[in-house]
Amino acid sequence: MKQSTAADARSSASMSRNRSTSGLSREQMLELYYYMRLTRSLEERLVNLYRQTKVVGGLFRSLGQEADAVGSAYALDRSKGDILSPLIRNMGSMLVQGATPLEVIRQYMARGDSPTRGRELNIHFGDLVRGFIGQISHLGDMVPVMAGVTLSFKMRGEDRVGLVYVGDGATSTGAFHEGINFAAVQRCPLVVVVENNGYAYSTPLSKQTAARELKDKAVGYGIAAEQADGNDVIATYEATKRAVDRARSGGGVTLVELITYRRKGHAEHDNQSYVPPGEIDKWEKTNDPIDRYIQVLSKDFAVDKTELESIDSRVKSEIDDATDEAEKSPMPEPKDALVGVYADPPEEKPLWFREGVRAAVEVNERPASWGTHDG
Ligand SMILES: Cc1ncc(C[n+]2csc(CCOP(=O)(O)OP(=O)(O)O)c2C)c(N)n1
Ligand SMILES: [Mg+2]
Repeated sequence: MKQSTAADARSSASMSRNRSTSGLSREQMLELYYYMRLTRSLEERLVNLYRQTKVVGGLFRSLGQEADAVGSAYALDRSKGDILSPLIRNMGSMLVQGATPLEVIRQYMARGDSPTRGRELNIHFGDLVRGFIGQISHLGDMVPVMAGVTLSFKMRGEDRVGLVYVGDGATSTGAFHEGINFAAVQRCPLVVVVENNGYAYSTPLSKQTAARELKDKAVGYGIAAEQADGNDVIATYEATKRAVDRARSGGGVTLVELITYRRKGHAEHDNQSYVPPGEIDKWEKTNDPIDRYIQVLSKDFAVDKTELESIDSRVKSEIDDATDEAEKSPMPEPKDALVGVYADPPEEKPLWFREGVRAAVEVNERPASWGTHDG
């Protein structure tokens, strides 16, 4: 039997669809463009800062995957308190949920007033109020976490949905299996987005799984599946929206496979020597999600060039302002490393043996930021 390749899976996902089914207003369509452009331009700025050695950790790009991150997150309902669990290539999803370029740049530059006060060097930060959970690196491990989060939504009778991102590589882990199986059995209001970008570090999809397509894994768990062209932001939105609606109406878990391509290496240090010649170029020239969306906006929705240019210049000035602001941010204080590591949930009384520690934190933390000392 013919082993299916990443390319086969990709071409079968380029399905035709009726653009009028998306239900998005013109304003929302332009907002999708804004978030994709913001994601790409902000990452380009981070690359500049990285080359100036101002970004001190690794830099993980989502070049070519902006539509999958933005379109899927856009399907959640922020007014209902929906929550997502991002990965390194989901900066776009975090921006949709309300993370700001200033937070992202401060975080990458490990500044003292960054969300994690210099203790983490990329987008591993979260904010439950805005609806994104702090991610961890361990592949697949956020699936059981989000199974638990969405089980709590169900037990409390809340009308909320959770979405967890995993890569093609993460689908081979035990944590993915246990988490998705548990969520399926409990009929949790959970959407599992599998970002099939063709590679896990240097491992291509053909060496990752013998499954014909990643969406087929849903059958084994007894859950619904969706598959979409992840470089088509509207298709991505629509497939994820169907899954979100299913979860909200009690239909349980959906596995959504989004087919895309990782145009950069795993991180900035990776020279992609394992990628067959011409592959990256082909995706860049023929399947760039932003180029494709510009075509759709101009041909099907009569959006003109000046409208898009004004969004581009708004994005540029937001990123310039955020960069200037972040450059002024202080480096972390050594004592910052000691506070907030074992935080009590704010609404709960601290345990008696932590009472003194918590009081010290409250006295010393700068109210305007996320826990940085004044003194
Ligand atoms: C359990 C586990 N094993 C190995 C790693 C090291 N690691 C980090 S990212 C990565 C590849 C991830 O590939 P994929 O899930 O396809 O996501 P992508 O990077 O393509 O978005 C690996 C092997 C890890 N973080 N956790
Ligand atoms: Mg991958």
